[in-house]
Amino acid sequence: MANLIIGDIQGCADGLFAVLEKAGFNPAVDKLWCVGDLVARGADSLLTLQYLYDLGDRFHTVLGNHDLHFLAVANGIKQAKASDKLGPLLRDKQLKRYVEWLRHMPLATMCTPSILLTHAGLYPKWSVEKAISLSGEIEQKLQGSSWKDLLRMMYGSEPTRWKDSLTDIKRARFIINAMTRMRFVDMEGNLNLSLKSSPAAAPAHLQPWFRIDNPQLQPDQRVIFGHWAALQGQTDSQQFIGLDTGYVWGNQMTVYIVEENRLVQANAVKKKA
Ligand SMILES: [Mn+2]
Repeated sequence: MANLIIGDIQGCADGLFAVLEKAGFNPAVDKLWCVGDLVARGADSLLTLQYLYDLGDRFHTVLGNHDLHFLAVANGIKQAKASDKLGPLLRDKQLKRYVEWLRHMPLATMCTPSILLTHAGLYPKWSVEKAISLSGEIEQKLQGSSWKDLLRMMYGSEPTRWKDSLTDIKRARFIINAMTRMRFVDMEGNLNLSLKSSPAAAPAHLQPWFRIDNPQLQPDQRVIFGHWAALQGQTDSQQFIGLDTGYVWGNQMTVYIVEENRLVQANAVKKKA
């Protein structure tokens, strides 16, 4: 049995199938984990969810910003953008089944006792254990009776900085933003949620979250994440593994095989002009 962790699929079912075949994924014995953003932007979000749903307990995922946005769109809280290509999924007769399934997924989970999965990463002022506990707060809301209120109020980039004393929607929004949208953080711990560039192109006062010292992160703990296509997986650290390599933008779909400590990639098929 192996644990395979796949980067952002974003509705690219062809890339999903290609990389799983290359990695030798056997759903009868192996487990597939995803760092979120299962849907949106790619050509086939519906087929992607059909396949992953049918894996049953062989599949685990954390939620990405596109997954949460999809839940909001499916509930009429936000309008779908044509570029998200969610039409066939939103019109599918099993839509409700996929919505119910996804709203029971966490923002952070442990793939092994030492590997944390979250879509965007680990906020530098949190331990792994704290991230799991804060994810639990959001899971409770998303699975509870007022879950649509959470989807309605999660949008926005404030507050930018964590305080343990945050409550209600400010607390929930920060947790969601840190776990699903974070890339750069400043020296005071403020999230910058607008810059999407590579670290090299960023102004000096902004650092990738994984370059900010986190004294609570233990040397044997690792964080595996997605979300940041411009990073192309380059963290320069064994402790942080970035799996979003931008298949949806014409680059690669990446799988990390935990037991072999090895990456497997499939190239996007270049479309003829
Ligand atoms: Mn994302």
